[in-house]
Amino acid sequence: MYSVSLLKDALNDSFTCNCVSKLTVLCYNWLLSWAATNVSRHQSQWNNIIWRRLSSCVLAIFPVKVLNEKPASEINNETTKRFGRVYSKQERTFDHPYLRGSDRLIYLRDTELITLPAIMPLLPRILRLVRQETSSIYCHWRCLSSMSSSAKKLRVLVDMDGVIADFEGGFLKKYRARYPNEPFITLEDRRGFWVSTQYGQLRSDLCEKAISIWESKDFFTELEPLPGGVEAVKEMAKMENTDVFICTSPIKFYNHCPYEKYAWVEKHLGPDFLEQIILTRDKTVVSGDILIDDKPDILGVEPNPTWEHVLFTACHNKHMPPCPSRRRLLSWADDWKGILESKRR
Ligand code: BVP
Ligand code: MG
Repeated sequence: MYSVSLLKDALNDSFTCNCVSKLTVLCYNWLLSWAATNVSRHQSQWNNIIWRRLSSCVLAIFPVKVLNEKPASEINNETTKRFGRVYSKQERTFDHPYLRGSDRLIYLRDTELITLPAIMPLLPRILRLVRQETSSIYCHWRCLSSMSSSAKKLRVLVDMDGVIADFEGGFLKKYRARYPNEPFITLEDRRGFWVSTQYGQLRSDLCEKAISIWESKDFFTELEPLPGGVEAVKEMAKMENTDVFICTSPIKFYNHCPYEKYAWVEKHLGPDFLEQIILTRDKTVVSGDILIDDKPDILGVEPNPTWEHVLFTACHNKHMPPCPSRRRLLSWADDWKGILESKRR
């Protein structure tokens, strides 16, 4: 904790006031300034957690109780009499969530106002406790923010084939190598999502030949990354408040594909990204804010997926007429950051 001296100043200041509440508020302010320096977001969570935790810490040292419900006039005579001395010294306005508006008093449960000499020996203990509290508050906050802020974090689902892995290019290369004498479809002439369908239309037996390519061992592992995709996904994953998942459909012939998709991710995005893989044949049941995918129609059992489908331009969909209700990402050189930012608002 860098700023124990700040706390000391606060404590010194509090001595001049000779006032427990002042000390409390100053500790609180000190913690807030520490939090503001160390944590840019979730300030309100900080406020709540710090105050709750710190007040219990201070209350443990000083048996104080905050009267913040009743207006002064409603405090009964006995209380006023009993704590009148404190009350007269405590008339002030507090400006934090738990004391705001209660410009009345903090009184000592056990009648005695803690005086300067009484506070002095407690100083090391206060510092130690506040320091402990600060770090435990921080752990607590990290834990809470990872749970409750998942609602606030942007969840981006990134498709693999045709978005970060060059399925079409890899297919054409291997198809031509294996069937050098068969007709083929250039990437320029590709239409429709299903490669096998278009090859079947070219000649019926070519459908099976096309399928044999991506059902072969090493097809998926050897796909080249599409330009900028890996870099963009890595950068996205480092962005604050952003969770990135690779959301990809394996082929039903499962001998190689699922394993190879994992291997591809590990090779190009790193082993940590293995945690982020979602293999599913139905992306509509996956929740997220954005799905960046080259498939024009993403259907499944959920009629209203949570994500916005951003169509990633690929050879097979680039000729499709523009659809005003659907955004496109023309490539990874396009403004993907702008799209993400638009979803945070
Ligand atoms: O595993 C890939 C290839 C396969 O569909 C999956 C697409 O996954 P996403 O990119 O949508 O996650 N695939 C299969 C066929 C034909 C099968 Br018969 C095809 O023509 N194109 C294609 O991509
Ligand atoms: Mg795809």
